[in-house]
Amino acid sequence: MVSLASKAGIVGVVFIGILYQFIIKSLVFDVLGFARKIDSIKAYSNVRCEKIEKLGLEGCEDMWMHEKTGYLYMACSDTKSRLEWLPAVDRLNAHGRTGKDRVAVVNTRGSGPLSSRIQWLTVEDFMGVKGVGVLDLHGLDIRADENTDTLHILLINHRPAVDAATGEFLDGEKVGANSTVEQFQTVAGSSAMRYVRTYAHDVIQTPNRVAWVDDQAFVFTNDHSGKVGTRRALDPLLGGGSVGYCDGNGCHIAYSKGLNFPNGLIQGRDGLIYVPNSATTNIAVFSLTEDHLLEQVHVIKSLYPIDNLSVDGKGDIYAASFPSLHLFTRATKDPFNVDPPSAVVKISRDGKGFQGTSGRAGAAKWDDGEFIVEKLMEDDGSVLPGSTIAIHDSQTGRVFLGGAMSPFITICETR
Ligand SMILES: *[C@@H]1O[C@H](CO)[C@@H](O)[C@H](O)[C@H]1NC(C)=O
Ligand SMILES: CC(=O)N[C@H]1CO[C@H](CO)[C@@H](O)[C@@H]1O
Repeated sequence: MVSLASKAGIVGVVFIGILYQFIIKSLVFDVLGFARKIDSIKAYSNVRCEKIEKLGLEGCEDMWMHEKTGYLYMACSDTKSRLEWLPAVDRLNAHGRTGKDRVAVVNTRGSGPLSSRIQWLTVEDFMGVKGVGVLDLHGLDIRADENTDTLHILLINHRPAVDAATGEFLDGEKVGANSTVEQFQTVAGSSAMRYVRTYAHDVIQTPNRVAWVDDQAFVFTNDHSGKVGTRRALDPLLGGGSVGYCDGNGCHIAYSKGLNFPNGLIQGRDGLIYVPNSATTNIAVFSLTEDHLLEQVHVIKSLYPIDNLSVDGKGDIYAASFPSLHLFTRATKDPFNVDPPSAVVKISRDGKGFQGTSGRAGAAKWDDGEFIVEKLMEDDGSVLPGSTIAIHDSQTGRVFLGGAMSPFITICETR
């Protein structure tokens, strides 16, 4: 998102007053959030939040909760490393990585101090780049077996590209990352995850988030039109990015029209695929066809640019959002000093719940449901991290928030 504001700024000057004036206006006021009034968390009397600092839960960009057990899985890093290497926001210095990205698991429903309920998953059988087994984490998704506690983990891994002849890192600024999707397996509560396989493919270009659609297949977003280059720099104005589909037979692009920084997609309980476009305030809703392509069925208009989505046990969707994207953008450069505002938005079907699914992705009946978009909490940056993910535990009412660049996570009680 760094790139978004700075590039939109530069490019914007060129275009202002010409064709794109209305786009710029919407970019400045609706998306970047200049002049938007931000609530303080104190205005939400039922919400009590606590910052979790000093436990190593840093740069936790993405999270997933196992509904049944309350184990919360997080893709964490450290804020310093993210500043050097986070290809989604043009941080492309592979040498600056600290190599400490790891998956944290918190037993959120257990008792005792939080510090005693955190585990860091060790990685088994994974070689990675240069055989050192390092992961460069970003989005994740996990699919729980229906009858066992086995969890199938998919991780976006932004591997640095390597020169095949010399074994040295290639210049990230020139070639971008060599991103892959890694599959691991674990058991809820275990402290290790075992490597299963790597998905590397031409269409996995700038992956951001993955989402399982059945036991063998997943979709993912490419958040930009390319890894590097001029067209990518123009994405905020011209749009860009795509949704891809992979299964055991390979990968292909499933949709690519009219997206603009598509990122934290999910599959809803209704089988539909929800794709937030962070450079707009829209969430596009798709069904998956038998040919494994996406067909747009709806667009949800939100108040804010929506980031990564999550689904809770009741099928409601929660989203982290940036009421003030320009401050978030500043915070990505100076995460220790700028605390950007965050909001959490809930998206549900007008009291109807989800309409059931026949078990096959996209096969659920689409009732042109009126979606309700509600703001659950908002904060000027005092306790919520510059949040890129919000997870709701429907059993306890707790909300867990993490941020790609944030040095801490936050846990909120909402009852
Ligand atoms: C990218 O990653 C894949 C999968 O590990 C590997 O086969 C390929 O050689 C890598 N390419 C570069 C340029 O690093
Ligand atoms: C999976 C994930 O966390 N994706 C995105 C969440 O939102 C931020 C800000 O838009 C992105 O940088 C992440 O890539």
